[in-house]
This record gives sequence, structure tokens and C-alpha cells, in this order.
Amino acid sequence: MRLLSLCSLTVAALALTACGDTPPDVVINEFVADNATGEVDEAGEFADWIELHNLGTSTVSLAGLSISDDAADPLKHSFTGDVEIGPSGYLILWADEDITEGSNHLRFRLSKDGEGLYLSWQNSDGGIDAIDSVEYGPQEPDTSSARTPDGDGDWVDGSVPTPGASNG
Ligand SMILES: [Ca+2]
Ligand SMILES: [Ca+2]
Repeated sequence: MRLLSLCSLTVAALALTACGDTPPDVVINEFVADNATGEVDEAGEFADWIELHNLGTSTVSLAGLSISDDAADPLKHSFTGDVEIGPSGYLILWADEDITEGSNHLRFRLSKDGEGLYLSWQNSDGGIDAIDSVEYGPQEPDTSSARTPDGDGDWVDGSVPTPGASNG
């Protein structure tokens, strides 16, 4: 009986670790919905992109986080554990539906006519918590919408894109 109890405890502890109770301190920081001649992805394509920013001071995994362009379908793209952001770092997600190009390629594209972006967390109770979101209107080619300053600043449309770096 004692052995069984220890096993149960171990399983419970592992499950908690895997699920995680606290979402990483990550926000949507910038995005380009009409990439005509800007940054190219690993395949050399002008794909739309979304920049996430880690507000924390340690590396975080995105496991448990999901991102979507549809508020009614927040789990459209769920991250696997191999996607991480370094301390105070920035990560580019390619919104190109080319998921075979890497785990930072999303299952949806962005509309240049405007829509919404929703970052969500699957909590340990099985529920979905909203982490961050932004709704935007039509975007000019090769301009971004960017939080200025990074992380918690107001969204500024028509910005010069700064993929993978501070919005200044
Ligand atoms: Ca691509
Ligand atoms: Ca940036």
C-alpha cells in the first residue's frame, strides 16, 4: 500500500508539472498582416508574422499556450514544448499555414483587412484563460502594429517593423 501511495503521489506531481498552473509571462508584442517585401521565413517566403515577447527574466516554454485569429476557436494553434523564448526575449511566429516548416509556423494566416489575435492558456482545471488579445483594422503593406513601449504599451499602427527586436 505504501508503494502504491508513493506512485500515486509521483504521478500527481508529474501531471502538475506537465500541465503547469501558471502561464508564462508572454504577450503579443507586434504583428505584420501584409508582408509584401519585408522579413522572409526559412523558406524564403514573405509570410505574415506575429512577435511574442517574454516579460520574464528566465527562459519559458510555450507549452500550454495557444494562439488564434478566431475568438470562438482559441485553440486553433497550440504550441508544443519545443518552442521557447529566452529571458526578456522576442520570438517570431510565421502565420503562413506552413506547419511543416517548423514549430514556429502557425495554422492560420493574418487578414490585411483586419481581424483579431488571441493568446490563451489551458489551465490545470481544463479551462481556457485569455492571456492577451488585440483586434485591428486594415493594415498597410510592410507596416506593423506594435506595442510601444514593448509589452504593455499602447498599440501603434503603421510602425516600421522590428521583427525579433524591441519596438523601441
Ligand atoms: Ca512559409
Ligand atoms: Ca518588435
